[in-house]
Amino acid sequence: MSKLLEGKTALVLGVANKWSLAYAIARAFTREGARLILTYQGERQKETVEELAQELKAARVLACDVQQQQEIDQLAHTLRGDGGRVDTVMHSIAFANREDLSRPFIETSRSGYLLAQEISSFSLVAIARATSPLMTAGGSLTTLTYLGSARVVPNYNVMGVAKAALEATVRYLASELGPQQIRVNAISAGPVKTASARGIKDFSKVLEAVAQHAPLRRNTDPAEVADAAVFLASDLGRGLTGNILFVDAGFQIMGL
Ligand code: NAD
Ligand code: IMJ
Repeated sequence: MSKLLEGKTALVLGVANKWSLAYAIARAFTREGARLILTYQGERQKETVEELAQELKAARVLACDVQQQQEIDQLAHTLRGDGGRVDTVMHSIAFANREDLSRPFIETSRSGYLLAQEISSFSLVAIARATSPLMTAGGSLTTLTYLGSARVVPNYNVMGVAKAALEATVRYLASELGPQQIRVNAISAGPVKTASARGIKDFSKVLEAVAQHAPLRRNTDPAEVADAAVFLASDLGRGLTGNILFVDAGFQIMGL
């Protein structure tokens, strides 16, 4: 069978380690023949991401801390020099202060609220602004969200508010970039034990509850999220924009 992303250049932001959803996505993108470009968050992650990039046969590894506008500008500049065209961007980035994911939501500080919004939601705007001019043959941007945007999930707190903003951001970007044939979508993934889930109070209970109640009676596998990302990045996804695609073993349809 022909590969779904042959001839496409894919930029993947958010690989931190081999448990990252972005790593599973990057693997699937490589499997489907994409030319892969990875970014890392800071010097601390550089070595790990470079090792993973080698394994994935990535063409380039570039720095991009989304809190640093110069790094986003530099990323766009480097990509422009590097042949220019980008076809698909995967945004797999979120952060909130740990204490804001355990204390009562009402105690969220002003700075903690703004930090979660900046990294987890505004960054999609900044990345779209920097990369959409490079999508000269049309393209797609995909981000990752979670059900806590629309429903109250214990401890998700300020991240739930940031994901609600992220999902609205997907719709506004989809509306503006559509005329350039750039599609913008989100995948709402079920809970997966990544670094962003480790140490979260009662996370194993969340996994158990999903496996008990989801229609498919199991948890979400990162490879399933990755295959949905391939679909959205490929021409098979050409009719979808502004969508939130649930890859969660069906959990979100349940009322009880
Ligand atoms: P992860 O910790 O592997 O990935 C989070 C990434 O965000 C890391 O690579 C980290 O470096 C990056 N990041 C944080 N601050 C950054 C900054 N300032 N600049 C650049 N990068 C920054 O965990 P993950 O679970 O793979 O999370 C990826 C995405 O998936 C997140 O948006 C998360 O909200 C979403 N998601 C996760 C789950 C889950 O259960 N794990 C479920 C649904 C959605
Ligand atoms: C995170 C916190 C609370 C409940 C949670 C999660 N549930 C799930 C997650 C039920 C599934 C994972 N998730 C969807 C996230 O988006 C995680 C984001 C996150 C995680 C951390 C942990 C470490 C830290 N800051 C973080 N910021 C964002 O210091």
